[in-house]
Amino acid sequence: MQIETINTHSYDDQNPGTSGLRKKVKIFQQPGYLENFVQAIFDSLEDFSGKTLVLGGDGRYFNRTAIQSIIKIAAANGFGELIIGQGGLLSTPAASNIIRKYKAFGGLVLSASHNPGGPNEDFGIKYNVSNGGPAPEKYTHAFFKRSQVIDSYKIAVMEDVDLDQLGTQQLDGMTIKIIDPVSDYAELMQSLFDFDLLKQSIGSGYITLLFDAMSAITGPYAKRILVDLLGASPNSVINAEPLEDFGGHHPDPNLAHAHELAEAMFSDDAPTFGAASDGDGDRNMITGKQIFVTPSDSLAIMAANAHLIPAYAKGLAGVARSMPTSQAVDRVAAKYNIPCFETPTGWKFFGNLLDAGKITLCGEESFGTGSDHVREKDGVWAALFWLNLIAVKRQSVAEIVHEHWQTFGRDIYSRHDYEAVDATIAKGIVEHLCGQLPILPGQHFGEYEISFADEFSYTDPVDGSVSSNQGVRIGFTNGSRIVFRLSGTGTVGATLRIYLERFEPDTTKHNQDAQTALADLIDLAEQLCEVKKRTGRTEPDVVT
Ligand code: G16
Repeated sequence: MQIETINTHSYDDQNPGTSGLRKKVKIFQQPGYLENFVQAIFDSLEDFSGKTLVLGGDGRYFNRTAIQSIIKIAAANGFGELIIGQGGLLSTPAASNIIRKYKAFGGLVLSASHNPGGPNEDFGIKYNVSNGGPAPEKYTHAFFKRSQVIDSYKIAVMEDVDLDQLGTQQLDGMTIKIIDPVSDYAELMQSLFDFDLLKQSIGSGYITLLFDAMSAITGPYAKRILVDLLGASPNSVINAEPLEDFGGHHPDPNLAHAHELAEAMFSDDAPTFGAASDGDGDRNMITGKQIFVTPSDSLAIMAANAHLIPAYAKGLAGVARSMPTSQAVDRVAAKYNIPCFETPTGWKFFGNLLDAGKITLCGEESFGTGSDHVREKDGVWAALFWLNLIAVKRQSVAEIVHEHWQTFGRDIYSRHDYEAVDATIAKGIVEHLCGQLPILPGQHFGEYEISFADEFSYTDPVDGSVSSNQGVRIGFTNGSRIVFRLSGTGTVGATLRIYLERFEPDTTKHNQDAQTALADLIDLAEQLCEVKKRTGRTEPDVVT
């Protein structure tokens, strides 16, 4: 194999965020930008010579170009085998499964998740380690460090690989396997859920469903599983064709962006169940006829009912949620007497807990839920979990949610996002918040008394690593919370997220609108952080 060493100059902005390096496509198209980062990753890893690397992405613009470059750099750096999804496609959870199933050294997943795609939009790349999960911080810090001093990368001189032809090719000592991106994943889902019951419930018309793939990666997965294997009608999967620009939309499964699904689910002839997933297939939104289930509630409901699902019938070892996720799942854990962990935002923080067998289920407010079946959150899995639950309980989504609130109380929850805020102003907001922390405990605001105010810091119970500055928490004596954090996934300016939650045990008050129920906390959040005052904005860009 002929290998060239190309001299390059380093870029200073290749610090991976919450989930890998995400930038505008135009930034990735700068000379050597992608190549530098991939070489920086390989330079930071050890002992991979002759081993297997999994490669795939969500099919967004630049996916195929990036894959061809990565194949050549991986070949030049001595990987022995590449497993690549046909067409360069692999959903994030499917990639995680392939890494685990075929005992690969690791994988590169190309995606900017729910961010829009296209020549003027976003691209991203993340490295997953051998457990199938996103690289922990000790890796991402090393990648960034290396990227700042890198001055060359190695690349094999070879033809582009035909990504569309299934099968195995030998190339100068390296094996390239182009695999069907769906089969292994579909097999895994069949091992977790009661497919016979689901087939019967769908076939009999007891369950009708709508899955919005948002013109992103989950289309082929949803069609194979829901339509081919479970017998749902072909038009129950919408926007099923992965497009390079996601049809010009944000492939972000929330009520604002998955509007086609939202409209259908709130119409008179809505199906029993509706779900959507994001660009790379790891997020999920769950809805029922006339009801939206918040991700925090979805996690809690899954935890409370897991014993009804074949894969989790033996019970859960424990559960985990990211810090800003509501405390609904904590109540379930307390009732069932299982551990509940609070981690920083980012799926990478669940990996050690899952590997150590300390938890079985985990989730985040950012539309992510998952389990120990892979080491990523998983959109299609979440939809199947809910479908299985509806089939077993013979209840509608609304009945399941209301029954849960009656048993555990309702954690009324909302997130307000201020996007593309000037980075200096955002920094000022965080400093202003942090400056107040020492004097807040004990202060009263209407019915609310602050019990604690801090910056969240996490010590991993498995390896002892410490992650600091993970968001500002304001806790109240009645269990309510306001959390402030800057997003780690945006590509323009800074995004301030304000997370608001209030516990409501009174069943007569469970049907309140969340924004109304949280109005006092929303006002208080502004008093504390002054985002409107400092940016001149009058309202958040996105409310979920
Ligand atoms: C990524 C991470 C998630 C995280 C989310 C939001 O999701 O994998 O663990 O919760 O970002 O992060 P932030 O609040 O920093 O924007 P995804 O779906 O974008 O890969």
